[in-house]
Amino acid sequence: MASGFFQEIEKIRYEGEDSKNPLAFRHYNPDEVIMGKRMEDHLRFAVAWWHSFAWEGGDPFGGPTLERPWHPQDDMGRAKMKADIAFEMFDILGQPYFCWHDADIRPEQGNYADNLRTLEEITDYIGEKMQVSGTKLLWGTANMFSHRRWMGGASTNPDPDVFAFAAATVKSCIDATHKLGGENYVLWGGREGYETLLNTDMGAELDHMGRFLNMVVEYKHKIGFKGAILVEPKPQEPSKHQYDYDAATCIGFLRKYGLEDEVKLNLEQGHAILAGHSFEHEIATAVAEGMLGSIDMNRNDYQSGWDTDQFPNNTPEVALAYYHILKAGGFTTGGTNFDAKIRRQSIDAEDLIAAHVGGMDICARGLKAAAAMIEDGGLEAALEDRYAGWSSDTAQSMLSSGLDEITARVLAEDINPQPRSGQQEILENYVNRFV
Ligand code: XUL
Ligand code: CO
Repeated sequence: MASGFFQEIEKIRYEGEDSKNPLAFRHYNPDEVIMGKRMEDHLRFAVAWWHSFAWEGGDPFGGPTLERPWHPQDDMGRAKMKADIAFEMFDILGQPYFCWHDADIRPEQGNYADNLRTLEEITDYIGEKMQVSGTKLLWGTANMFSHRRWMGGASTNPDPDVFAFAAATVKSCIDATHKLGGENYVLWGGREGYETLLNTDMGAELDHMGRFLNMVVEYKHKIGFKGAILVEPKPQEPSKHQYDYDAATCIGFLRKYGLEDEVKLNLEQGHAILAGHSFEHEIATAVAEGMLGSIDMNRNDYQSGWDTDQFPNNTPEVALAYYHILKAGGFTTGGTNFDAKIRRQSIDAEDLIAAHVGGMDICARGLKAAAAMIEDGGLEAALEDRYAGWSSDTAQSMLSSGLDEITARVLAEDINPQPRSGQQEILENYVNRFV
């Protein structure tokens, strides 16, 4: 029986581009086939439990604004009510997936054994609801940044007892993710970094983090978890500096600790912006290294410099992100997780639904634009043309020669390269035809 939280809101339907209904999809049509695949199977949308159901609306200057019947979230009865409402929302939106941190779904009891017991109980409860609804788990993760025990880091904490607590916590979360058939397991190390170098042994912390991640991979294989292990880059916030700064930093880290074939990346739009990159830069970096896993879709306020986790609403940005994803062959285990929250003044249940409807629609629109660009082939043709010189035997053989041989050829052939236009504006104008 419905809880009544979403009142009269009915299942959201695709009504086409001309619809004026604010609670209808204008672009997201799950069964529409794009480049040979259903839109739903391309996008693989997920709701983030933390922003939609656990977050209470606080900011650094004020407390909760979102009054929900399952707040405060300190007992199992309310944790179950929260799960009931979550599944009602998945159904209204037709969201195929969801994601959680342990701390989002169970109350914090203060010690490991009690947290483990409530995590097992709530994931059994959620598992039953998944059976009925068909909604799936995109990924689970451990919140090792909110409770005060994590203030100096989890695997990078100077106190080995915190390392131990972190290891046991991640074990419990991988077990729960495995039990629920999760398709990935994510590690985002919000406090794996430092506040000041004055009290930080960076080399030791990086080694501990590398060993920790290896233990995660070893455990995954031990229990037969088939999902992907993903790390999520972010440069700062809450830490002044986070070790998983951006995609390139993570890739270097994974190679150093021998994890390049075992771990991929979960990339977030807002984190890319905080790192001084575009989202497509982060995606293209991961793709170039074969390490694209999944995405956290949202957007940042370009003025504030904070991780504002807003719902996406910029088609050109989203289209370029999906362009790189589609070019790489699309998601395998990954998907599009809305790591996005409504504003703290958006206090109605309807706001929560409308935010996801808009986010899903923008992603669908971006996906369609990306597919149209790929099918048209304009960018690919320009790229081929720009690098065409490298298809000659002479150019290729240069890569296996050396500086002295190349120099001899430059002298013998009087090589004197003539600059060519990069055609940036022409290409930007081209993209604008599709978005
Ligand atoms: C924080 C963030 C997290 C991770 C999961 O900025 O993005 O929600 O996605 O821990
Ligand atoms: Co995220």
